[in-house]
Amino acid sequence: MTALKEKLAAKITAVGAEVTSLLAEKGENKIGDVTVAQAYGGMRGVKALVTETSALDPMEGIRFRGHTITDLQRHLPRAEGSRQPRPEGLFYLLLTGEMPTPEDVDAISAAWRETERLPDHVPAVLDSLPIDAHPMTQFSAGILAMQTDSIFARRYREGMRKTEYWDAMYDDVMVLLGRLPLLAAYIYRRTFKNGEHIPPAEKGLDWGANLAHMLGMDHPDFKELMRLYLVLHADHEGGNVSAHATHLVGSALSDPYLSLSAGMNGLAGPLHGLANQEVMRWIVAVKEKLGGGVPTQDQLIDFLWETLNSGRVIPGYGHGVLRTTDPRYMAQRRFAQEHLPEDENFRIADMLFDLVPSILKEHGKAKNPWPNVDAHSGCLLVHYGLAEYDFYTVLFGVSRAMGVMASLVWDRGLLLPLERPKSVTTDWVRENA
Ligand code: CMX
Repeated sequence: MTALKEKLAAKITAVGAEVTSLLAEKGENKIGDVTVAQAYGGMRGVKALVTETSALDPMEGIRFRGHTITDLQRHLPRAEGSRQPRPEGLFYLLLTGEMPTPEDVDAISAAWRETERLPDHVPAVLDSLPIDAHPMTQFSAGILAMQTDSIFARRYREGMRKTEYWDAMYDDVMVLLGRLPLLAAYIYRRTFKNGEHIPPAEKGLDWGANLAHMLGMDHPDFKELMRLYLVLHADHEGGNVSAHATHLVGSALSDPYLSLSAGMNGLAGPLHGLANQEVMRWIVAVKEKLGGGVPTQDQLIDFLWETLNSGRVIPGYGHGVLRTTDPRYMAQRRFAQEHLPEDENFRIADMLFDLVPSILKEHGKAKNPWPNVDAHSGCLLVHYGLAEYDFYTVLFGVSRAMGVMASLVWDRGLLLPLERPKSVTTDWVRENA
């Protein structure tokens, strides 16, 4: 058993005992009520899930196991010469609740790099899809295709005990996370670079930098961006579509491949992770319409109203929980200010940051007029040459996998049961509410 698994085993036992006593003591206490508006309205604000890895405050933003993004940038171990945290370290934190040492992070990195090999049939599955299949469709299909290797599915068939579920989940998750950058890079190079694939770098290069390398992006600043990007998108508590879908499907004891593929299908929706590609598409459409360059404020305002008046949303703005500017947006903005202050798309993104909130307030619909994580990532990626917008959500997915997979290990560790809320009909609401 690895040191990480041993630590996790002890923690799962301790937290499991605490949950048992909490249930005995407070099991009948209420933590909220559900209104008719919430039942029809996407369950906003209904407290009905327990997720250990992160918590989202509407006014402060995300905390990963209690730590803000700035904390992570200060305290998570870094790669040599890097100023950004290593994503592998965030996975350790999400999984254990403890800040890792550099040695802890090296151990995860080495374990993941050890598993970076796609089973032979996975490239064949991907290559059988049309070249214009959306990269998220390919990503989800690729994850699903790897399910043939699931340790959890095999051990379940062999009759493992419930108390062993988390152990088998953990084993699957460590293989899956090691393979995801390879899968993502395969999809990118297949779709956009004539299938000219780049093998992983020598062992020792960290997870984020190795992903950058396999994409064909060896600029040191892009490697820094990948580390930051993979940290920022990793987790956003349990109720967002990708996290909730992964958790829901996992509750049927579907293995991590089946569960993550489901979560990624949710991430691929334009109201969720796909918004990052839509933001860049929107900016490029403005530039094309106006003949290139940075538009004037008035031109941007006209374009924003044109979008809203045609019934579309302004991508990258608004949020189901947040009621302030997303700190993940601000972290990317700081990166842009430092590395690409004169970049044309960054200047447009910054102009939008000035303009959109007041326009959305005047429009009067969005409860949160401020930018979310997706409003910024595109201009950073384009700056370094990754201009194929349809690929962006795959990068989001590689990162999000860390959070939802850490949660899934905990779901099985705490023996959370099948998720099966009660639904009602409109007739029932009319007669009973
Ligand atoms: N532009 C225009 N209208 C918006 C809007 C935006 N950016 N954000 C919300 N609205 C509208 C909604 O469409 C809704 O309109 P209707 O009443 O006509 O249905 C109304 O304002 C109320 O919505 P809300 O309660 O403020 O927002 P929701 O919790 O329902 O939805 C979200 C949240 C993110 C889907 C929404 O703000 C949105 O569509 N934003 C644009 C897409 C986007 O950036 N998504 C990425 C979110 C982050 C992520 O998950 O990656």
